[in-house]
Amino acid sequence: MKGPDPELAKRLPPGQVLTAKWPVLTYGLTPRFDPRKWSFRCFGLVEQEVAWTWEEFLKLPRVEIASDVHCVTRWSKLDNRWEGVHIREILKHVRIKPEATAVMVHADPDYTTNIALSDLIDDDVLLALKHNDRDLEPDHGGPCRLVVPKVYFWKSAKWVRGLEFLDVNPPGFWEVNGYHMRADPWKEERYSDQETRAMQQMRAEAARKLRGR
Ligand SMILES: Nc1nc2c(c(=O)[nH]1)N[C@H]1C(S)=C(S)[C@@H](COP(=O)(O)O)O[C@H]1N2
Ligand SMILES: [Mo]
Repeated sequence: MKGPDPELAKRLPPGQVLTAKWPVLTYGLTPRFDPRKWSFRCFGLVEQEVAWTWEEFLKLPRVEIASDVHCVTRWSKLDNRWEGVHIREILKHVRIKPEATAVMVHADPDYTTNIALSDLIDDDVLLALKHNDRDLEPDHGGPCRLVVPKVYFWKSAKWVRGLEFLDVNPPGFWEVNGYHMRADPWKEERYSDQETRAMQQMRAEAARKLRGR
């Protein structure tokens, strides 16, 4: 019998299991796509709001990026080939104000997720229209989803419709419901009570230092 492939094992964050399938995880129903009503908007702390219609969005230059997906429900799916518009391509058209440090990602139907600006603007982040050469299926976020491989997959908003630039980092939908603000799978940043524990430790540490003086 063959043991686990060590090269694959290196790509699997702690507590994750490999799957070849692609589970659908949606809170609520898959929204219906209407190309006449669809738009993608950048707003908030920007010099000027920018919006693309579906027709305009399709004319943006595309890239192809391969990445691994890690879901907080413990499945990981390796070697996904995404085609879409790179985040830096989008941001070429947006003058972000210097005080912006975080982004609220807005998606249909009423889904949000928060991310640090520095986590969003990265080489492997795109607005994906295709997966493994096929148009993104509606259940997986078609026609367009965000893909941010370095954090758990709930931050890769399906049916993404906008980016709101902010100088604070308020929690999005799952983050309000106890999930982690950063969500690094390599650190197993799954739930926000981990952050609370870290903060308590920091406070206790500070108190000890003060007493020791
Ligand atoms: N708009 C929207 N995006 C979403 C979700 C959702 O419910 N609505 N679920 C998130 C969660 S929890 C996960 S794990 C992934 C699942 O993506 P998939 O269904 O393509 O596997 O999408 C994320 N993006
Ligand atoms: Mo998820």
